[in-house]
Amino acid sequence: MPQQFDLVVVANRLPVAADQDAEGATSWTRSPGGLVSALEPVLRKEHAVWVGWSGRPAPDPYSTEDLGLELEPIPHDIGPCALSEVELSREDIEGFYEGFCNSTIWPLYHDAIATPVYHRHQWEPYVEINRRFAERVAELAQEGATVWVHDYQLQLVPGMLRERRPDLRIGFFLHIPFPPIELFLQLPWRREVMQGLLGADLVGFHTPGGAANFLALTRRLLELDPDDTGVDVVDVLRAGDRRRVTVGAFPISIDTVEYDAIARTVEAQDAAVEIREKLGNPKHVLLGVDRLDYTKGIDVRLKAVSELLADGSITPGDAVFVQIASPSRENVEDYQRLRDEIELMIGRAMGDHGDIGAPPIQYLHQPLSREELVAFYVAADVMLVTPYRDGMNLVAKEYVASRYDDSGALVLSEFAGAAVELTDSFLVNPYDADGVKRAILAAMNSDPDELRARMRAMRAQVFDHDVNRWASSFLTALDRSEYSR
Ligand code: GDG
Repeated sequence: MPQQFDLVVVANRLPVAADQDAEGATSWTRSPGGLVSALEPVLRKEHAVWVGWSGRPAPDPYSTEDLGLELEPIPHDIGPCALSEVELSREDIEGFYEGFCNSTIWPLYHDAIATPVYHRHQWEPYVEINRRFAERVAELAQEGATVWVHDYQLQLVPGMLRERRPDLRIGFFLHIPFPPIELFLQLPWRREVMQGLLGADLVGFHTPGGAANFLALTRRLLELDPDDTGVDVVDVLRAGDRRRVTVGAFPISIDTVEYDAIARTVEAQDAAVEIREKLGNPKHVLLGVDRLDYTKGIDVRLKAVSELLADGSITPGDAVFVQIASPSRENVEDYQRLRDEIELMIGRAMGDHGDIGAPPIQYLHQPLSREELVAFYVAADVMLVTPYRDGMNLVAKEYVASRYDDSGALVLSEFAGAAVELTDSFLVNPYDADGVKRAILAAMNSDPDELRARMRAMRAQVFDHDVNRWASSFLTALDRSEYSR
């Protein structure tokens, strides 16, 4: 019998990542993401384990070439708590991760900006991998333990886990938007997904809108009778017991104090000065920071900046737009196409409007360290966050947290979860090209006192609602959720 734990965090990725070099030697890095820092205090306090994938492909059990190969174990002392790796072979990654997760669920839940594909041969690995995760958790969880399942890759885990371990208290949090009913209903496996999610005691979303979409679906699809805070379900396995599933909004956030502290360091400030100098000390530095993803609306701001350059509202030398796009999901076709489109747009705008020595757009397709990123936040006068749809968007909050002197302006899409909280940004509809252009000009040219007042209000919000508050409010709600044992 393996060692058992009181708290089990389950996410597609472990908080550490494996990198394999050409000879197959593995090196490990800790992933510095917000989720890890939010959970770190709880993970240290409780007897906890994190279940997830390491990012390296496991040998394929059916391939003669891989026969007898085994993965090197994860070093013991590297994570914030015990780690349990769920192995995924190349074939699993293709069908489950690149397939069903990122070619079906991701586009469908983001308002079908890219067309979701519905392939039966990708649904099967989704079920199979979710089962693999659920089985692992069932082995590792102590009697009555708390289990926190994360995100769209693992929506079936709560239901599968409840079947195996009805004694557990199970929370599920979705990091991406939950779509309107009409979109969700396209999914051929809509019932299975809903039943998977309803295996949890608490289902959390970023926004009240996501929670409302989910509750409305329980009525429409499953003929249940939800109220504003949850829904009663009948547990077939437990002789028709009624069980309450609590549903609510838990807007995720960042380690605000840490971003503020990095921004205040001499290193960050020197680096910011250097960035501005290298850009030719323009009056306005505009910035975008995203994974290179079609949901993020990188094209929206490129179009706006190009048109503003074309009509002379902004001039090279006076304003520079820097787009940092970190590489993402490079094996998925829609992402390959997107990269070509974005780079074509940038090339065109540079060719049409650039001047020797004064390029109006700078583009980095490379991952940066967190410190380098903060230096860009400090250097930027206007932050452009224009997703077509986004669960939350942490970049918007990170920018605000880094503006320790209350200067700077945020242009933010109404369709990012962050818009619910950051109401003092310059809110835009990313589909309204003229509106986006007007908002950028307003952000560049507003009275500094007005900008400071807006930034102060946004900073108060992100300091008050940081990632620790997010994690503890979810875990407290889970602890209080009704359950039958
Ligand atoms: C999903 C949801 C939700 C980006 N480039 C670099 C880098 N980043 C960091 C940012 C930020 C994170 O990655 C991106 O977070 P976002 O929230 O903006 O977006 P997703 O990756 O799509 O995240 C989203 C989130 O989950 C949490 O629930 O907010 O809606 O889609 O922290 O700073 N970090 C470094 N170098 C880079 O080049 N170090």
